[in-house]
Amino acid sequence: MRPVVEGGVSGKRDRLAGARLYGIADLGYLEESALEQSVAALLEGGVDLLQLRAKNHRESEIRSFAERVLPLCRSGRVPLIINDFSSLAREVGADGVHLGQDDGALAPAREELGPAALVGRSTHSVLQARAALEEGADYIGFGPLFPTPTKEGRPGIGLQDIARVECEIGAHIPVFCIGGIKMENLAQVLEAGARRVVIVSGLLQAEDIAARCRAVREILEKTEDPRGQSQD
Ligand code: 3NM
Repeated sequence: MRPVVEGGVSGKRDRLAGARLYGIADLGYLEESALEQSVAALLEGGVDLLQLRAKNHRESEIRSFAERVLPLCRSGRVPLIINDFSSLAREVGADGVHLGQDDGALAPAREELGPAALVGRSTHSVLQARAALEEGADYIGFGPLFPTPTKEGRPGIGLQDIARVECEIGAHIPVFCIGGIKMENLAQVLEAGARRVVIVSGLLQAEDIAARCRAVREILEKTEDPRGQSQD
């Protein structure tokens, strides 16, 4: 199949390699009418990657959200990742797709999107993190570290495995810790060995989203990334 995603953000693999803060435009937290404004604030605040996540919305609605968000991501040169729907990612020309544990194998998504696309996987244990690497994920989410209303019904996995996953898997692909991360516990998460994070409600529920992103970045940047800006 023709990889139409080739035309996405140039240098997206470098963007991924250097990424520290991954933001999600989650329609569970955003008013649909505020989508562009919130995404612009996330981009202005310095997220390195942006995911569009809209559980409980029809695919046609998600397509229209993606079409609204894509030009903002393009002009900010931030890769746009679509949650769950690889065909939709291909159709709108997004930069990749993010799949959960129950969303099937990564190979069909890779086939559909082409080799340049970023394909991510949610993982909830060391075993799943290893499996995602084996399966060819470009990056993983690892969590939820803490119980979170954004991912209801999942227990927190705690901080004890972060250093192991960061060392074992993070040597090959970026590992983004996720789930219940806030300004208040970010230092603790970084001390446990995290280098990169996804924060959803902790950014979207801030009164000033861009300022919150900048504050998070400041904390992240105080923690040196041992692999620097490029893993290639
Ligand atoms: N995925 P918040 S945790 C979308 O563990 C998502 O795979 C998770 O949101 C996983 O920052 C999560 O509001 C929710 O806790 C993250």
